[in-house]
Amino acid sequence: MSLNSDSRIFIAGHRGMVGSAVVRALRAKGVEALLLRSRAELDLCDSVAVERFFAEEKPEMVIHSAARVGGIHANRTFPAEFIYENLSVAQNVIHSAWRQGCQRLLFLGSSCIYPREAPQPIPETALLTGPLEPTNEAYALAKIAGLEMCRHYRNQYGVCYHSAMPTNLYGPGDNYHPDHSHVIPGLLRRFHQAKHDGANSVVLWGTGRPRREFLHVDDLAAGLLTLLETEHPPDIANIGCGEDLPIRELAEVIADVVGFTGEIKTDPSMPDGTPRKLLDISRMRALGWSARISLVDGLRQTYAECLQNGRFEG
Ligand code: GFB
Repeated sequence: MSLNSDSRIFIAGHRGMVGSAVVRALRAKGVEALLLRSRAELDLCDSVAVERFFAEEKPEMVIHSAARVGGIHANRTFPAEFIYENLSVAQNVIHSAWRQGCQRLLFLGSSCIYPREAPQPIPETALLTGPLEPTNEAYALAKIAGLEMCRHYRNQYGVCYHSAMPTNLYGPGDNYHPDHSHVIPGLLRRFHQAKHDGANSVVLWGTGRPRREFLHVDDLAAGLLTLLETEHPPDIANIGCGEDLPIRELAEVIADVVGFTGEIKTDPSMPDGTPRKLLDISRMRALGWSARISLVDGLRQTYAECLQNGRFEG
């Protein structure tokens, strides 16, 4: 399928980090007929409102990037909200898209849908082969339901509904909440504050030993467009950079980017989460996509964006 300048594409969650990166990538390609609705304009948890929107606007294509997301602490603190909101938006958007004749939908999942003890790097075939990581089980179950809905609607009705499974993301527009953010925004904030206050040390949650793979959100957006331009995409495609590193090493890189020279300590009373979740990205490589933004460059650019936009204020 080609993306034309007048393709009517609904980007669910266009104000989030992923959705806004997708809008930038589509506009850079000259696609202007985007259907965008803020949460105040359209509550995706409201099935009646979602159905009305699809009936009136008849999108040709949907990129489903709307989700309640957060880091390890937010996930374990608010599992009820994570499962309810993510299940609701997934089922409302997918079902109304199908009812109103939309033929193409790309659903965003997450690498945490795979079993905690999955083989590394994790192939898409590892889905539903073992127990999930407890800290993000509620979120993962909602995402698994969404991508399985896409697979079943595709098989039963012949619509091209498929899913992308991104690794841990970062970049402009992230959430910098001190407790509820993911590790990169959380540490950018903490190292920045420590430098500003002249503190001697910064504390990492957990042991610092878990390994994570990080992808800049602009690389993800390019991968999503690659999938949308593929006529027969796989049901699920992992999207990552192909390399991971321990959280301790990530912290050293962030300290360097921010210019913090003090000590880095750990707090093992906080959760580590899954020990490792490096994705097998062979399917995306076979489609000709690979990540372009190195972690150091991406972190430098993200930190500059934080300073420019006052992300650590308040
Ligand atoms: O980014 P993060 O919250 O996500 O944490 P997950 C990654 C690792 O960094 C964990 C450690 O081992 C954390 O203990 N960490 C160290 C910190 N310091 C910090 C800090 O200041 N803030 C945070 N947030 N972490 C999430 C899932 O898991 O990954 C979501 O809970 C989602 O469902 C997302 O899938 C991609 O990789 O552990």
